[in-house]
Amino acid sequence: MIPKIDPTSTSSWKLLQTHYKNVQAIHMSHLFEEDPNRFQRFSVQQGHILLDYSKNRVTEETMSLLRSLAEECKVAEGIKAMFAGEPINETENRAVLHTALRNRLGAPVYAGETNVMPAVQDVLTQMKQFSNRVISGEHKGFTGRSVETVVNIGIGGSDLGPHMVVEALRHYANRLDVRFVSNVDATHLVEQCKGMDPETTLFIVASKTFTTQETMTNAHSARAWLVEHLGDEDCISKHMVALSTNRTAVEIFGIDPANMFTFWDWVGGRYSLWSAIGLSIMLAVGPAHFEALLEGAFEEDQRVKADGVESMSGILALLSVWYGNFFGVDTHAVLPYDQYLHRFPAFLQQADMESNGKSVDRNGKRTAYETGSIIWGEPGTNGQHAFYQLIHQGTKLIPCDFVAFSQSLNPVGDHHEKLLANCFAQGMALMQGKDEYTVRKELEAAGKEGAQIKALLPYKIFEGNKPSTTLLIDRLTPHSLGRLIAIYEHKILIEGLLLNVYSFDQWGVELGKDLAKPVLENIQGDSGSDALDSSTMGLIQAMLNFNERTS
Ligand code: G6Q
Repeated sequence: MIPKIDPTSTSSWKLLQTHYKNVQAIHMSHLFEEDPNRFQRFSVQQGHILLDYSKNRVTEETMSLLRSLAEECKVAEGIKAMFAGEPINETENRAVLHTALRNRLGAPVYAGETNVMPAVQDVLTQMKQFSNRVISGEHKGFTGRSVETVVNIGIGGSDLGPHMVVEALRHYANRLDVRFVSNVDATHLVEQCKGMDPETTLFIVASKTFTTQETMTNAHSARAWLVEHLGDEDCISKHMVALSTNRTAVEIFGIDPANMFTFWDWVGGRYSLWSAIGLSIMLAVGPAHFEALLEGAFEEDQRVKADGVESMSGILALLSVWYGNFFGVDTHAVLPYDQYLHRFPAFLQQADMESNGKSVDRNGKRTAYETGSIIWGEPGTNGQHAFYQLIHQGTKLIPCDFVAFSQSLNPVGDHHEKLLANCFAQGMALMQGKDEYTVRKELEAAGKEGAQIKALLPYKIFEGNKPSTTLLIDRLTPHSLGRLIAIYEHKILIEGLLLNVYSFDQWGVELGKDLAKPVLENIQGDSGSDALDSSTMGLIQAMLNFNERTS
């Protein structure tokens, strides 16, 4: 079991509150002036990844108090409990063992009495054999043709992770065209499936429960499309496979369990890309690259196990608690300076917000402090021309994580130097800002005078002192991507441990799902339920009226 310590009850928390008052007004540019070794002091390099957190509003004392907080909250015990397969997801009575999926040494890992490793290896072997047959063209469709297009039908954790990785590893992609359908809006299915040939299409139905409304609706429509075009129910066995923990539901749907790739309840949806849910990744880039992804994550797992809050994940988690609870920060931007990582913010949004977006602590009490932050972002440099204005000059403090690679996978001219120059310059601008004296000099140099300068001055000043952290990686490879994802996964774990919340359940997604049922019944005219509020009934009625008028 993991400790259940209210962080605000610790002496470190109280010390941090006092410390905050002492440091809140300090400008980071002074910290850099005072300490020529600030970068060395506040950065870590491990292998091919550098984490520079020197442009954060922290001093040595801040970090040491945050570390003490982690000690008082017994974070190390929590980390140990997760790796050991204890049922740390207590509200669902489950172990949290996505790390076993990338346990490359194969040492036994127990969930309860069971060593999960043999089953993990078996499914991995099954995935490799199947992927090799599809990629080589040996696996034939119903009419004897090889697969050209793969469509992953899944949502949430059964979509965001694999989709993000497939996009991130496009450089390593093989001949298969791998697509993703998640939304129950038929437009998604229709648009994603445009131009597809049913004879050469393989659908992957990815659903841990195999009951999710969106996924099952899309899967039924996909099956109908296959049967309509291929003219025989038997085509399903060649054109549909299932990734699930629910064998019975897979069979009832009509997919032969021989075409099912299983996983287990100790794999959380948003941590499942390493499991059978990663089949679309393996098909897109091949087994060797998929295994390199696992290896990268495994490498990071070892570091987190050994270093705890001293790991990169630990540092990111400590900073997040510092800003969220002492500076009153609500949102955190994740800004990858690499087009391949364009789905990374969306992936992290779920991973982090679904995990730590909780308001009841591990003792069943409402938290009297802030928990998970709002995660958002877009790839650089696009964001610079959109929302960075607010980060630089708005009223909100928004810590930013920049993720960049030293080498480009597409070295064309000086694009990459420009990309990195923008990334580094943003961090510098956010930190330094531009003071009144400098703005005045610039305006004078531009030929402006007295009243003009006075009028323009306030708009051109940048306060600076805006925090950012940079993760610089040598090159985007499956291995480095695996490490990057694991760094953030463990950041979420450590932050959740510090904040005394259960990071691995997600009860907050249930209510909307439950209420969709009576609302659907009303839309379909099956029930005159008066359980719905007048606004919802009004919306349903208006929708029906619009449809009547246009039909
Ligand atoms: C993730 C969540 C959630 C889940 C989806 C899809 O941690 O549990 O996003 O992944 O609701 O669920 P299924 O895989 O069961 O369809």
